[in-house]
Order: sequence, then C-alpha cells, then structure tokens
Amino acid sequence: VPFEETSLPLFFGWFLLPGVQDKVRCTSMDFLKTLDTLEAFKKHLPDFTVEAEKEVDLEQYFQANGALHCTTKFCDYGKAEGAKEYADKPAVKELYGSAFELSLSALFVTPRTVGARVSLSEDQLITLWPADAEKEAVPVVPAAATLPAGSRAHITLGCAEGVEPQQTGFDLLEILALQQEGQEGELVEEMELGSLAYYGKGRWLLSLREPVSAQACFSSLYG
Ligand code: 2AM
Repeated sequence: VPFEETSLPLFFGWFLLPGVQDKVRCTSMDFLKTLDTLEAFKKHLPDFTVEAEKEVDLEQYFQANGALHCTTKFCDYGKAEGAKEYADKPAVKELYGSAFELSLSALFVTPRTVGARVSLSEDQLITLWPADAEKEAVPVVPAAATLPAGSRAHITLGCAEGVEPQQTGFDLLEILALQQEGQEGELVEEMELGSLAYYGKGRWLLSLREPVSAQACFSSLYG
C-alpha cells in the first residue's frame, strides 16, 4: 500500500487538554449522579431502558472511551469520503497543533450516549468544520438537512454497551431537530448547572447556565 494511502489519520478534531478533560469528566459525573436520583428521571425510566429495572446507575451504564475530543472530520485512514480534501485544506495544515477555546453549552443523555454540545465560534466553523458534517448524518437523522452548520459538534462522554461513538452526534442532532420544530422539551427542573428538559424517548438535555470553556488542541488521532 503506498504511503499516501495510509498517511491519513482515523480522524481530525479538537482534543481537550488533560486538566480540562478532568474538569469536564467531573461535571458529567455530577450530572449523571444527580439525574438518576430525580423523580422525573425515574418516572421516564421505561423510556430510557427496555430492561425491567427499577433503577439504573448511569455512571455504570455509560462507558467512557479514551481522550475527550470534538471530532471535526472522520477520515478512516483515508477511506472516508472527502478525507483527503479535508486534510489538504490550507486551514487544516496551518492550524494543526494550535490551541483553541471550545464552548460547551449543554449536556445530553439518551439511552445510547452521553455527550456535551459544542457551540462553535464563527471562526471555528469557517476554518475547520467540514461543510458536509450535518449532511452526512441525513441517512440516520433526516432533519439534519435543515439544521445549521455546526449542529453536530459534540464531545462524546460515554456510550452504552455496544453503541458506536458516532451515535452521540446523531442523538444531539435529533434533539436539535425537535427544538427546531418548536418542541421546547418538557422543562423538568432548574438544576445548579442549568435547566433540564425532557424530549421523550429517554432524551434529556441540560442547557448550561454558564457555558464551560474548554481549552483544546486541534490535532488528529491515528489510533
Ligand atoms: P464521536 O465523534 O461521536 O465521538 C473515532 O471513532 C472517533 O471518530 C470517535 O470520536 C467517533 O465518534 C468518530 N466517528 C466514528 N465514525 C464516524 C463517522 N462515520 N462520522 C463521524 N465521526 C465518526
């Protein structure tokens, strides 16, 4: 296999700095710990898991995986569509290895994934976010076609057993699509971190009162 065909990474993305990873993991743990004690969560537990359990320990339910990051372009070592074009973009080359400030604006939980929504700045959108990131999700989440660029940006914080990480972005897009249709979600509770809303089918969104600012390095993973 020629070197050019193997030299592309598994994915490009913003990797949270180690100290920031700990902070975000703690925030996520606190949220999960609180969520599964809420009466509203217990009430909707049948929507969350089909198993006939009375309780679920969310911290056990979700498995964390590797370094926290916000994927920009999944390249699959060059096999993914548009991988080479993305890697060749002048902005990608120029900004590779530089520091960024990501704004985490919400946390969400579904029966499949837990993640943080990343609200990208105009600059981050223009320079590094692939133009087709939302369109690529359309086969799974049709409404993604009408959502603004950057809607898919997220950090996977954990996945339920047997769930692939790319599911986190689909789950976020689904919730944003409901919001766009005018569904506000059922306001469940004002928590210390922000307001918690329920979107049905086991989908929960915590809009952070104060967005969490997270320092991150734009880089890639070969894995
Ligand atoms: P994630 O961004 O939702 O966490 C390695 O698998 C990384 O690439 C993970 O971070 C994963 O999901 C992301 N990923 C895997 N397959 C993908 C795909 N087809 N499209 C976009 N991102 C993908």
